[in-house]
Amino acid sequence: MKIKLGFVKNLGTACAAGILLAASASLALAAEWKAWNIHVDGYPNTIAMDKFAELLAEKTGGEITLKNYHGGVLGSQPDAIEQVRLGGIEVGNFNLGPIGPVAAEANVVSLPFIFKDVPHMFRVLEGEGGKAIAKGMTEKGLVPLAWYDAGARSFYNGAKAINSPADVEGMKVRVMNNDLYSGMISELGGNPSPMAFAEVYQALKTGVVDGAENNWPSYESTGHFEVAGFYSLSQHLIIPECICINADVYNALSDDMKAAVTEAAQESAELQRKLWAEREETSRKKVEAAGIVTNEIADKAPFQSAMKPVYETYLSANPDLRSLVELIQATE
Ligand code: GTR
Repeated sequence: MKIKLGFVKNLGTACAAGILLAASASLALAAEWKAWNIHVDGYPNTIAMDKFAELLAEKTGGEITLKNYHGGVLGSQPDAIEQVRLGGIEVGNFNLGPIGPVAAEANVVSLPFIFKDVPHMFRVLEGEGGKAIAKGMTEKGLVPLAWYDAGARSFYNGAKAINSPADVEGMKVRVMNNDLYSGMISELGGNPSPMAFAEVYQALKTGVVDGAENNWPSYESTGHFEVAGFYSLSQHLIIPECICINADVYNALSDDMKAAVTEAAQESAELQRKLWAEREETSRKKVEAAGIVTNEIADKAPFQSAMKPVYETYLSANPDLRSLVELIQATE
């Protein structure tokens, strides 16, 4: 009887050990990644990141799954960029604006008016320019898997339509964390106020800032239009976004897995760009129906020429990137 009991006990231990072994083997095989996204439900990027998760599981046969954290719940964008670089979070849907301070090549897209329009930006990204930007980011620990559309950014505020740099004079304008944007506002005679996205609504509402700048969908989805009703189509920045992954996590993948992950990201980007085009329309219609005042800017040349010192600052800090700037400017 004693022997029997011992046997049962050992069998139990062996079973438990077996289960543990099996569990750790499957842990080693199957990875669950976390992904950061700042946007709300229904936003093109949110839907496209959910699609990325779905495609990732499908294309990797369930070996890699992705848990999306939307709405910026994992922290501000500059913090999340650091987290993905360090590997605390594996993936992020980032705007290249706050990546610029980390990777000088990526900062080229934050030079005001560098792109003629969104198609021009994508032509650059698909060519040598995109390769140079991706290389610079990868060297800093962030591998861009695919590019998302974020349209063009324009100024908005609660007081008046902006038609010339003189209208920005003395205005306190929220910008994303990047010295190029602070320089941009200073050169227009305004006071730049770098601030996290999540804080902008209150800051506009309470008058901590007079204005901000963003694309139609973010102006609408954040409710900024409720507290800053003049939207002036300066279109001074056209900044791409990425699905970016931690470089070590990416480099540890087999070639097949790398291909599957990249394919999933690129299919997600196709969807994002389609949804983006639709959302630009619906967001614009929604805010206009709510009574905001929109104006085209007849002459953008004074804004553009005011940006010369911003270009000079960038080029004097990164003289070897002059050819990248010229390449973009020469791209049809
Ligand atoms: C949005 C962008 C976000 C964030 C935000 C901001 O257009 O999609 O990633 O950069 O602007 O102004 O902080």
